Amino acid sequence: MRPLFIGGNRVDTPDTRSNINPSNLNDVIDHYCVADAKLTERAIDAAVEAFSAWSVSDIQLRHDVLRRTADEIFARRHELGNLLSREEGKTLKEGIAEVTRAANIFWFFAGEALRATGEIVPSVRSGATVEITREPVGVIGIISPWNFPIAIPAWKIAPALCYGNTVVFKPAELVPGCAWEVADILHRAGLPAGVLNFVYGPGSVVGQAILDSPKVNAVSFTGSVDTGKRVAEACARHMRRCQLEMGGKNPLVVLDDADLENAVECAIDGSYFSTGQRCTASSRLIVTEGIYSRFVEACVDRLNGQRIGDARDPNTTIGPVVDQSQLDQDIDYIELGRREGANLRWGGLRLSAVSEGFYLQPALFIDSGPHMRINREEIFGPVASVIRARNYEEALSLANDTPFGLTAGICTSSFKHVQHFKRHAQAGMVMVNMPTAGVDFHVPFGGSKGSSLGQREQGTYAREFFTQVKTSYQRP
Ligand code: UN1
Repeated sequence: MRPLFIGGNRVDTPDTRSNINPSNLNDVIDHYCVADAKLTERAIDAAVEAFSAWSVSDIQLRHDVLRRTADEIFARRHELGNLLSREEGKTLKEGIAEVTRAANIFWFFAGEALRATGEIVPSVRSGATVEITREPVGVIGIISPWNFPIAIPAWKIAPALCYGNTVVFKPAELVPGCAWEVADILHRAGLPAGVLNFVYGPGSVVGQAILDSPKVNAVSFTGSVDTGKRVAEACARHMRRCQLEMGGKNPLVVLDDADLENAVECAIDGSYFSTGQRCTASSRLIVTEGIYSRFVEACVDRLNGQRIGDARDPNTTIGPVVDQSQLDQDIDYIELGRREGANLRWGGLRLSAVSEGFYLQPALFIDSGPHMRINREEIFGPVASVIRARNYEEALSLANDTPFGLTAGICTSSFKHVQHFKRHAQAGMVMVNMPTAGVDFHVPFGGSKGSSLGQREQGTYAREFFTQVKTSYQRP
């Protein structure tokens, strides 16, 4: 049984929830203590108390804690990658890669702790100088999703701590395992009591208690649009900052002059790897006429070669869907796509024979229309649809015809179209001849339009959200 962490103490609760392996429902990974509103308030109080010392702590201490955390995560990447695949269902290779990414993020912010800078500038008033510094924001509520059980906690927690904030961390209900390990590692790495508090539990209770507390100074959230709106409303009521990363309906444009093999690789990776459960997944494949049938046939070929199975089986290329309700949603959308008149060219079947897990064949729709709901709403599963475009101009306008704006990809060998697309794609991240999903850990991450709100995550840009600026005027 795994406890909560509140004020540096391990806290047991009578109420627990079990962590189930989506590849095999008989496999119970562990039991996790569940917080209620009272315990969440205690965690917030602990974070408030810890803030006075941590906010002015030595950068050497912050650096050491973050570096030791990174070192341990990296050293245990196979074990933690295994846990990640077991609790979330992405393949072992993806699981280990995600853990490595989390280690890299902690290393990056261990370095950033040492690179804090300010500015001294002349004043327009005689004899005075102006100093511009950055200070921590306070207590940060961190609410993370299930699809990146360690990387997203890492890229929210590491900068929060690096810049001197304290944290109340609520991981996703479905994947407490890796999140718990991060909290445990941070404590053993020397993080002072109360600087990070781990409160596992339902969003409606623990998440709500974080949102309702006037003592929380900022909230960083990744998850659905609906929940994101609730977070934003609660933050507006308290006049505090929030950072929201929500959905995507990301286009991958494939032009006639694309390298076919690479375009297909980008489509298969972007649409189906991690079981399509990435907000950066390419769910709309917008393909021009001259390459359309060759592209579809080559995708089908690649789909025939996929092995859907237990996430930790080394032969598996696509693991299970994360849980029953996500599986139901995926299947409902596949049904809906058919009713809307799209042509289900490959897959889409529930695979019950493999083992007791949430297995679903990836689905490829072709001849789909831009106004179909399968092309407008985020499905968050291994479902992609091909939309035909006459030319680049039409492809671009289809790509932008969405309320979302997280990533947008293009496969082409035309320099002119690449340059134009980078400028005119309405998305926070543009990928050229690369999959729309899978991003670096040291550069800003975030979207435009309905996908994101607030400052960017990751890289040096993370400090915009996790610090506040102070301007001091001084005469000798
Ligand atoms: C990636 O594509 O590597 O929840 C990262 C998500 C995103 C992260 C995607 N916030 O899917």
